[in-house]
Amino acid sequence: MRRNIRSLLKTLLLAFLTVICTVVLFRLFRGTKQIEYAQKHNGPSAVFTPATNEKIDWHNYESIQKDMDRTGIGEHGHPAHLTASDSDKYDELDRTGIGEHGHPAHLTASDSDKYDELYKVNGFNAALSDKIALDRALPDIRNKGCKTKKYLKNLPTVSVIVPFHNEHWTTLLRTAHSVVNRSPPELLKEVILVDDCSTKAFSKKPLDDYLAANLTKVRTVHLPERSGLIRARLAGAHIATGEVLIFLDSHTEANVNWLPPLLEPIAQNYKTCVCPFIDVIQYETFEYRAQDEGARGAFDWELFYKRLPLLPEDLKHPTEPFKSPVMAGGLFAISQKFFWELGGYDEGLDIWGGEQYELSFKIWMCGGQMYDAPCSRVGHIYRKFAPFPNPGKGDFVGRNYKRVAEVWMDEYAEFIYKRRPKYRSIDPGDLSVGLGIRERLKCKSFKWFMETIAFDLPLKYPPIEPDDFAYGEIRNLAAPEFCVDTEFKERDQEFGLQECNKDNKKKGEQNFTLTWHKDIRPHGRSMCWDVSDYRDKGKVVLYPCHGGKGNQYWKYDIDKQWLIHGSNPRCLDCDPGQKKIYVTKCDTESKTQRWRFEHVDMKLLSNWESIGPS
Ligand SMILES: *[C@@H]1O[C@H](CO)[C@@H](O)[C@H](O)[C@H]1NC(C)=O
Ligand SMILES: *[C@@H]1O[C@H](CO)[C@@H](O)[C@H](O)[C@H]1NC(C)=O
Ligand SMILES: [Mn+2]
Repeated sequence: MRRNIRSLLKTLLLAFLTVICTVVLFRLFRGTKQIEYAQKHNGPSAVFTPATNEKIDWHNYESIQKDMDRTGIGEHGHPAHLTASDSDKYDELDRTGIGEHGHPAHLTASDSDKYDELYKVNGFNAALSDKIALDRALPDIRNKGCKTKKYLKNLPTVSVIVPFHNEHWTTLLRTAHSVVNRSPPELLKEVILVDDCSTKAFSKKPLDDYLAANLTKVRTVHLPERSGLIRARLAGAHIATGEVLIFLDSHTEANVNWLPPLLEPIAQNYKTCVCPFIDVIQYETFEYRAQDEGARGAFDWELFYKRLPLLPEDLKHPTEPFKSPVMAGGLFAISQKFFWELGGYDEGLDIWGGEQYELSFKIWMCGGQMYDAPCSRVGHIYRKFAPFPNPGKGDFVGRNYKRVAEVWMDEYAEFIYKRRPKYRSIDPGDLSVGLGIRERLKCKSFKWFMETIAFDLPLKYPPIEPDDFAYGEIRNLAAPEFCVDTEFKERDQEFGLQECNKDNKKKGEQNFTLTWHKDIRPHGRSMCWDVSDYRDKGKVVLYPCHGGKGNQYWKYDIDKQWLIHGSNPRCLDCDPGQKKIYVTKCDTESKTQRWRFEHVDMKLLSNWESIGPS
């Protein structure tokens, strides 16, 4: 009996040990990354909960007043220029005094050399940046309602993470100064500049010294080898101690009261990611302006970032955060807790590209939500060109996209491979970590994401492109020797009639497509017929296609043989004597308003309403 018990115990113990070993081995083998994530990061692990629902006005009026009183070049986001006649003034107003350059009273040959040289390595007017104060004032271009909006008195603390590689000295420091100056000190725990192995001399000791002396909340981490944007962000996040992580680009400027609108939605639900509005700092003049009044982030099926219009309910509340399907990428706030629950970024993503989709998809699909906050605005320099060579080998962006598609996009991945057949043969590497997260968090399907969150995306960016409605020459019935001819003209140029190519073998540009976007384009070009002239006989010009109807909306009425423009419909008409075309009131009696489109897809035309933009 006793022996039996002993042997039973032995068996149980053995079984128990086997289970333990298997679990340990399994985790070591498959779940290393997840365990590392859980241990590596420094942030608090508890969910932030506000102790009170009280709301307060977070504006710092003293600092706002100080900003209002500032004068000088580039102040208040006014456009600035480097010109000889201005240079006396530059000298006088120059407050930066950083770096080794002495400013000449007039633009000398060496000054304009410096302009060229700095432009070349930065892709923006860095010489001008050096003349603008690091703590310049910005215009408050928020919606009026933001100025009186109150936010929770209890908000989580923040670590701002700014990865950079060879960022220009003054644009980097302006980023840091703007964050420190425009954040409530009790909320801003730290700013971490992650130096992704920059080669510019000031990125090392001079930067560290400057921060130690002038910006004690800001510190740098110098990565020992070039890691790329994605791993640099992760490196910053791993050492951050704030409750919320905010990622910024290294050439940005935070605007007035930018922080509370980003933090409140996270305080209310930690599984929330919030993006600020991204304003434009013009690369040549450093002028600060809005890019628009907000849009929802999206993508097309080559994974180019796109934007969708706000929904009617969003428009009703212009100061409230609205849901956005995907983030633009560089600027966002997320709680440490949620970020690491999601596994951070996929560490298999190289350098840059696709990470904004990876994070956005998993935020939505794994129980979170993403908002854009109109009352939080951050300016960003959109470079004129990309100055740095990519450190990656081969098509690293394609490989990143394939990883995202394979882990998150389910059957929709096929739409991408249809357009980019090369992706089919790319080896995406080990996907087990991402797939493990999907399983562990019981994330929803991509179909759910498309139908619930990005429900209006397929209308604008159909996964399967519809065929075009019509193509070929467009011949006038009153003057059948004439066809519309855009003559290879460019943006904003008017065009009219020419003798038809077919009749006299001339080489005009007369092959047009009425696309499923409901615009008309000359064959092989992304230029569209555009009418913004609302007078009678409004002129028709070429303009880059925007696929968004409006001034570029055209419809072919095959019965009346009308080419109808716009939602307030007018008809294409012509003056054959002058070879001119224009739009005017439709008239069933007019023969000059009748056009023959060479090839028409009758079936598609009869389904007009259900295809493309409505
Ligand atoms: C601190 O800032 C001042 C003013 O911009 C500058 O002159 C000084 O060099 C900075 N200190 C260091 C150690 O860089
Ligand atoms: C005219 O355009 C259509 C549609 O883009 C194209 O299929 C066709 O080959 C073009 N014809 C000529 C003669 O270029
Ligand atoms: Mn950028």
